[in-house]
Amino acid sequence: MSLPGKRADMIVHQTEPINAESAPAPLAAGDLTALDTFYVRSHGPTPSVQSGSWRLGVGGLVGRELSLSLADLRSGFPQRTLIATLQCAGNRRQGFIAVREIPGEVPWGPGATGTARWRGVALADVLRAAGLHDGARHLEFLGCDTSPESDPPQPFGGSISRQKALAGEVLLAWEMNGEALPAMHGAPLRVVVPGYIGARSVKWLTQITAQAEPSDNFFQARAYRLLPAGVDPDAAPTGTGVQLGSVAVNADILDPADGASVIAGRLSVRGYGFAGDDRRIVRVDVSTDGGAVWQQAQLLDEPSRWSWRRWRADVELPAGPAEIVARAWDSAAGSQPRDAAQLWNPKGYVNNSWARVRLNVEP
Ligand SMILES: Nc1nc2c(c(=O)[nH]1)N[C@H]1C(S)=C(S)[C@@H](COP(=O)(O)O)O[C@H]1N2
Ligand SMILES: [Mo]
Repeated sequence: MSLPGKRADMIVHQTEPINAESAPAPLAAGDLTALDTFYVRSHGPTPSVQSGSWRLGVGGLVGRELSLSLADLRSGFPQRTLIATLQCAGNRRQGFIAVREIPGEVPWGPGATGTARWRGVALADVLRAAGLHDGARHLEFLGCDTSPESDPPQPFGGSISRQKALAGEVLLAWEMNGEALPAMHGAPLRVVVPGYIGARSVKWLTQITAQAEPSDNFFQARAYRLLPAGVDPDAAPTGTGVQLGSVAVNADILDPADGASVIAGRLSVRGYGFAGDDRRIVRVDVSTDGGAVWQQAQLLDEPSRWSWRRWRADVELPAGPAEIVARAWDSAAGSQPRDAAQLWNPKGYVNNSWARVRLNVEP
């Protein structure tokens, strides 16, 4: 199975809707993730949007409702460019599924994340033009795709707080790595909410609504919530569990890939760490003995304060079966729990347990 515009080695979990993650090696190759490598996470079919007739509506608790064409956005507001990492809250879910099954959810490995240079306008500038009322505490985004996951089917949506929306880093973007936003990534316009779970970066954006409460859209009120382990997600009352926003500190190993065969001796290990909002990755520890002894990885420079941080370490491995584990620390002194089993939750979000790759080391 291969997808138009994507590398043949993408790991395609589904084609309808499109759910595909980057293979580890090309994801590890650079700070920026190439368009043909970037993961795709969609909850419904890719809508075909005519960018000429497309308009963005801004309404709700605002002084002035807006209806903006792409040309209005490009000429009416300062254009901004920003490097930011997107990471699905379901990234690394595979580690949970190994503990206990999670029916109906995509079994993502380490590749439901990517980093791009986005260009567009600041959401804050558009909201200033509309004039937010004091009571507007949340900004809801709606796409024009229809997801059969909700009953009845509804467009994908979600919201962020007023504070985050006005912070300046949230973009309404039409360009990704210097090219027009590809259809499967949300053309003609998407939201990019740096430091938040990918689900808040609504693709195929058509409506922004200023409101008093968080969005009651299925993907905010019912999905993308951290539920206690014993809860049945379909039966739980709306609003159960923790609404996800800012990304928890996380890391994974991309090279060598889990299950690879390598030659005994010195081995170079590469991976990424990522922490949401204003937290940065400040240390990454690597161990070849299950965490009894740690060595510190070499951190590469981040391309921006909103991006992941890549790292590398050299380890020595004798022949035989081996396991390499890694954990990152963020600037709030937070780190990662050891086991996925302790974090298992019914929808399989936020697996930020230690990164683990099992290797077959040949003499
Ligand atoms: N309209 C719409 N926006 C969406 C989604 C979607 O299904 N529909 N998926 C969200 C999720 S869960 C993630 S992780 C990111 C993925 O963005 P990408 O496909 O460009 O990588 O888009 C978000 N925005
Ligand atoms: Mo996601």
